[in-house]
Amino acid sequence: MARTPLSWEELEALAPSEPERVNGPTSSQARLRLFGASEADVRVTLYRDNHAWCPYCQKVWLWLEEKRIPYRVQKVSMRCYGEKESWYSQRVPSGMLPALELDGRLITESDAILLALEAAFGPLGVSLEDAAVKDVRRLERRFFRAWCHWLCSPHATAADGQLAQQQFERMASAVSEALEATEGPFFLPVFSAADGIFVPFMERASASLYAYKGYDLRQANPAIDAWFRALERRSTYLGTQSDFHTHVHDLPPQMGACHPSGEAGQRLCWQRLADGLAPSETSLEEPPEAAREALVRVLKHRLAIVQVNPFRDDGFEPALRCALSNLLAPQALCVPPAGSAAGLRHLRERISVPRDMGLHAARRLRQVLESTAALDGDQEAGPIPTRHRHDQDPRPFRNAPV
Ligand SMILES: N[C@@H](CCC(=O)N[C@@H](CS)C(=O)NCC(=O)O)C(=O)O
Repeated sequence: MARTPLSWEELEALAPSEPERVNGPTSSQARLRLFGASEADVRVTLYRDNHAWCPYCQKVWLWLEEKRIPYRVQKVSMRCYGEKESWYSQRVPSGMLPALELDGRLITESDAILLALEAAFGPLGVSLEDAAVKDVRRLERRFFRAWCHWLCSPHATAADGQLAQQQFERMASAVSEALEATEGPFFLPVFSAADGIFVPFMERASASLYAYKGYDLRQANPAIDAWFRALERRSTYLGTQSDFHTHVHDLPPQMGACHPSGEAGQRLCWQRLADGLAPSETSLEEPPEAAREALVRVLKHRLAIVQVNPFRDDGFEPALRCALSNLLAPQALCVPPAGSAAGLRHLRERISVPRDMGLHAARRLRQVLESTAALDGDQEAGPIPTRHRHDQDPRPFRNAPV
């Protein structure tokens, strides 16, 4: 027999408390990081984008986490999804992110920020000024350009597209050779700033080329896969790591455009990603707490989640409780109200990693939103915008109860 959805109070009673953010593992939700130090020791404030979509912010964020430097976080909107906060424009007239305050001095440009951090706190593994790190940095820029060219240029003919793919594949081989040249999985004999520099765009290339070109970066390049696997053993990286779905839909407005190749292999990968099956996005198994992590994160923002859903008048609120009931007890099926499928799918498409929760929790939540929606029908929520992401305005989410 079909079950009725649990009430919000019943769901709250089943939710664990949120993890410790100040001294615990790396988390996108943290506003203050102390690593066991006292608040008086904080010399750094990182200004980073609210949704953790900005690659340059990720580079600085990871560096601070790896070095365990006490810091505060101030989250700022990117123009593609929100209005730039006036207090930030007054401090940084260009509005660009990241920015960092060190002992009261404001620094912009991620490279300059890392150099200033290194001067104040010492290098991460190997100095940014070291010739070997500079070589890796040059390689990263060439990799970045080859990726942009393949992904973001329209390529008038199939031959142009193939050429861009070959250029990228040559760069991926050069990256593999650099990784294979050292013992161990990293660019240098120890984990270092060189790896941190490569993280943001390697992660974005892996996600976007899978979905838009049907190209599996990790499968095609075992040394790159080994590098990712080694990163996935670091809690610092896991806290900043995004997933394929998030990048595939946050990149178009940031890059101008991402062009699908339209070939059969690409369409298959796109569909697999939509179905939640993209094995190359992580080497890790789902941890046992994934479902409850998803629950606690939805509970925190439930008022705003309902308020911003364009299908909220179509039974979305009880449908959401239904999905959460199914998340906790999949064997006792809760059927959502008739007409609620689009609202559930709208939410499914807007879970952002790591902004909202970790990769496995997000996978689990997307799955249950889809399986619950499917009990109602096949009504879709409509396409995700590609020129902007104003549907992701952070303001309604800013006043969630602590
Ligand atoms: N060269 C800069 C690039 C920073 C950059 O392009 N930031 C983008 C976000 S990824 C930005 O803040 N754009 C303004 C906006 O989106 O509001 C750096 O390395 O810090």
